[in-house]
Amino acid sequence: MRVRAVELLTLRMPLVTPFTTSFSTQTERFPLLVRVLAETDGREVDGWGECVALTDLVYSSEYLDSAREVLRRYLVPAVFAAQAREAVTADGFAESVRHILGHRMAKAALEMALLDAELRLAGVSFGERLGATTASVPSGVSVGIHDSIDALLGSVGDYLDQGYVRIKLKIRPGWDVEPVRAVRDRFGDIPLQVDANTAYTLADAEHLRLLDAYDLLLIEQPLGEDDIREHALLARRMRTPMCLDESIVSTDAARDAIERGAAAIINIKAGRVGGYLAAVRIHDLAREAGVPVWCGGMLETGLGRAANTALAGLPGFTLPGDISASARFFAQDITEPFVLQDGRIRIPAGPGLGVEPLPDALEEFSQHALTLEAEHPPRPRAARERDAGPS
Ligand code: NPQ
Ligand code: MG
Repeated sequence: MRVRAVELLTLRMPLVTPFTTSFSTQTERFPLLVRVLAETDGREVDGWGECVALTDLVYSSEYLDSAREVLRRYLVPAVFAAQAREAVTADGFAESVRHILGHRMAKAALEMALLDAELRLAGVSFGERLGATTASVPSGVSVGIHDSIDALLGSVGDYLDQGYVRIKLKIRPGWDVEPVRAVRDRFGDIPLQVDANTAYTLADAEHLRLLDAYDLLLIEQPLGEDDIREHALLARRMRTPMCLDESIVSTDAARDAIERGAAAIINIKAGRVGGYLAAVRIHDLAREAGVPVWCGGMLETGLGRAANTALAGLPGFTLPGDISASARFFAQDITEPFVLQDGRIRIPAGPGLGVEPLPDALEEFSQHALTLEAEHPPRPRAARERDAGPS
């Protein structure tokens, strides 16, 4: 496969409702799409990738503008340079950019686009390529922090009526035991878990132990991203299984967290670990260790959602993921919408991601576009911005 050009498309999409977590309230999503224009023996395809970085440094140290700049200045030129030596493959991508440190979400987006192009040319689906053993996956939903318990119970009731099979509540100091108790009292023994997004410290252990009374599936990332030792100490003091999200940035980090008793369960997000191929490796090592995994969500569009369903189809994904219907976050998605059917989401069966962005939707939500061509290496910033016009 030869990459002729790469487009970096920034979209702006309103969320159906504000989404409040311990680190922010989001009302819009700014997906950064990577479009690889590739060809082989005269056949041309577009491969699509999605970068899950947020606009601000609130979930991780990567953010939208950093990802776009690292793709423009380092990662895409590295692909162009590599293909001057030998044909580019998705399998070889991670190694070919190993010298560019960090920026896993940016790398994941380009690897995803290369993988999609390769698979479309080969007529193979993402699910097949990653090793999915099912045609659909159970769907959980992430429920933000609300202004009142009544409002929260209203939302949870709606999601259960829609068929979601597992509820995840966002928590933070001052909004934890009470909402969990209220949901348990109202809805009984539904599959229920919480996500703190690093909002607590070990000093809160006695308070967090109060959650043990509610038979939660897990507690997700209560402590800091780098606090593996503390999570292991907290895990020994709580009955609720410890699940890590932000901390698991690589296969080594996953192995380390498991061996140190800091993770009984792992939330796998391809963007956070550098791509879907690395995500499969973490799935494999967790399965080896008898550690259940589930697929986390980053408010992806239908492109990232298609790839996540394929990943969640692997046998070690034994817990429902945050793979919700498109309508959970977007009134209009950029692909055909993903819908809930009996609490499950179907894995697209077509070649590659099995979904394409709808041109009208791309047009509607497009905010900024940048094209990098293999023949013409990136031109100086001034020229480029003059062409791209006001962002
Ligand atoms: C998590 N995801 O599991 C993240 C947190 C999160 C579904 O809870 C824009 C983009 C807003 C990504 C807010 C879910 C976001 C975001 C929260 C991710 O920790
Ligand atoms: Mg999380």
